Amino acid sequence: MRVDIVSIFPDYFAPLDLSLIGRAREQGLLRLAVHDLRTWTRDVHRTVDDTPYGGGPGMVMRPEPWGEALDALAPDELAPDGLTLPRLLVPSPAGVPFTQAMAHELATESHLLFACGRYEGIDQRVLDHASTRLRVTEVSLGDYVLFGGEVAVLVILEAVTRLLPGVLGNAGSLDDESHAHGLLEAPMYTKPASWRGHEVPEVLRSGDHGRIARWRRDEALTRTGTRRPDMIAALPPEILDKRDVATLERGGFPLPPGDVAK
Ligand code: JD8
Repeated sequence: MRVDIVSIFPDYFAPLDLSLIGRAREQGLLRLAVHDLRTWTRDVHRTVDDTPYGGGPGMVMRPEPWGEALDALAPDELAPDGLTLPRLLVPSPAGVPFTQAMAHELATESHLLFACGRYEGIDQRVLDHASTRLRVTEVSLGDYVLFGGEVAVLVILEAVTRLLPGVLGNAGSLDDESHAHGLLEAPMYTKPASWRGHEVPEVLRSGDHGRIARWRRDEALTRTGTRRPDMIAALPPEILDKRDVATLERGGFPLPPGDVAK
C-alpha cells in the first residue's frame, strides 16, 4: 500500500518510523511519505491560512496550497496508465465515524492520501474540487474536538496497517479481538497465577479448552452488555446460541431484535 500524508506539522509523524508500522515500511508492505503543505505555498511567508469569509473566530486553511498539493500527489496522469488515483481521506469532526469496518475497507486500497487540517479547517472548495476527480471521505475519530487531523491520521493508519497481509505475525489474532465479532474481548491474564492477592480465574488454568472458551464468551457478552449495550443491540441474532442468550438474560441485558435461540 502507498500512503501520502500532507500536514503543516510533518514531524507529528515521526512515530511512524517505529514499531510494527516502521517494520512494515522496511518490509515494503507500506510505502509511506509525509509532505509539508508549505512546500506548495508561493509567498515568502509560506502562508497557509487566512481569515474566514462571513467572519467568526480563528483562521481557515487557504485553498491554493492544498489544490497544488493534491494536484502533485494525485496527478490525473496516474489514472491513464492504470494506476488508481488515491482515496483522499480528510479527518474532520464533521466526518463519518471511523470504524473497524472502515479500517478493513481502507486496507483494500492501493493508495491512500491523507489531508491534515488545522485552524478552523480547510476551505470547503478544496474538498469539493477534489471530489470531481477523487474518492473523498471526511472521517471523524469520535465526538470530541482535536487541534487538527494529525492524530486522527496516526490512529487510522495504525488500524489499517495492522490489517495488511504480512504485518501482523499471527494474523489469527485478528479474528478474536474486540470489534472483530461485534463483542468486546474478555479480560486477559498472564503469570504469576497470584499477584498482590489477586488470583487468575481457575478456569483459565484448568486446561479445559471447552470451559475456557465458554468463560471467555460469557465474559465478552457481560462486558459488552455492561459497557456497550449498543453493540449487543447491533448483533445479528443468529450469532447468539442458547448459552449466549442465557448469559445475557442472567445479566439482565437486552437481547438484540429478531428471533434469538431460546
Ligand atoms: C481535523 C482542524 C480543529 C475543528 C475548531 C478545533 C477528527 N474526532 C475529531 N475531533 N476533531 C477532529 C479534527 C479537528 C480539526 C481538524 C480533525 C482540522 N481541527 C478545529 C473544528 C472546531 N477547531 C477530529 N478526525
